[in-house]
Amino acid sequence: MKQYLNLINEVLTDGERREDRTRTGTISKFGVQQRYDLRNGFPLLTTKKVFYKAIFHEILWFIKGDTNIKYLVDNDVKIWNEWPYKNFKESIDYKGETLQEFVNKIKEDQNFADQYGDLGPVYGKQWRNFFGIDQFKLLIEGIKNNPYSRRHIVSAWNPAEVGDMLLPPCHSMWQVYVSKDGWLDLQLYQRSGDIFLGVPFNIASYALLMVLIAKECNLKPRFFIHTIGDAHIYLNHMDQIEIQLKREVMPLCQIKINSNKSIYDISFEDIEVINYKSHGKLIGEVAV
Ligand code: THF
Repeated sequence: MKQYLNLINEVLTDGERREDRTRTGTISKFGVQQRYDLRNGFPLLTTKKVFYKAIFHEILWFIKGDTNIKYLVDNDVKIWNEWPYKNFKESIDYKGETLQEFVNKIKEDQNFADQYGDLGPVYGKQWRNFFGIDQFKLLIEGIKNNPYSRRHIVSAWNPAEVGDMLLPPCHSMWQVYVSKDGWLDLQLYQRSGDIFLGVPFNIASYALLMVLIAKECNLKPRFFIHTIGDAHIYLNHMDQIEIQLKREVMPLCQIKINSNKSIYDISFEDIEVINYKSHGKLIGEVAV
């Protein structure tokens, strides 16, 4: 995963200091691209320990078309909690609950989860029901029936609904390419990337998506091409970034899908990570 360190260096070298929506401050470069070859292993970062369980649950949650954090919360995945919590805090029902109390309520009270756990029409909704269009299903069928098409595209960016989302999609659209000899490539256009927290997740997330789609379509996953618009390092992540630059990259892990279920039915237990070796965990705060 030299590419990730290259990305950091590119942003630090060419980037500009900018204020941002969250008022944390960033160093940002617009328009960067990395290419990961899955034949060399699964691109899970080695310069810090990544909590990949969250990544796997999140992608399965997208594929199911779900937009409520309840599924994630039930599986102890915390990465989307801050946004519904912020929304709840601004509501009339807020009585000073902490984030943890909010999360417990989502877990225990289905009605509460229905009311306050939904993120709005985010990824899952747009992938599976973009004004009635199941883009994901069309993509899978398209790859199978017309592999060399130049229209294998899924867009999470729905301008008519962006205003109803608690957070507009960061990974806005992606395209699949089938090459001769049965290779499957995927390019993601991400409008905004938090290099320390989000990007390691995003890379592994779409790499897993490639593995799943390739299996479903009898192809072999090859290049993940990651294009980012505003690629930024939050200023309060700078120490963790510097530490990673000093760390030696390690050999990549492998991923194995232990089932022949369809892509719509694969569950978390079917996904196995083999030989994941990494440096230690690095903690950083998420800007909301
Ligand atoms: N907002 C910001 N500021 N950064 C993001 O990366 C981001 N996302 C999603 C939506 N908004 C974002 C949410 N994804 C973590 C990881 C991914 C997230 C949000 C948070 C995170 O805190 N990761 C920690 C802890 C993981 C854990 O143990 O639960 C980590 O160390 O990786 C980008 O898609």
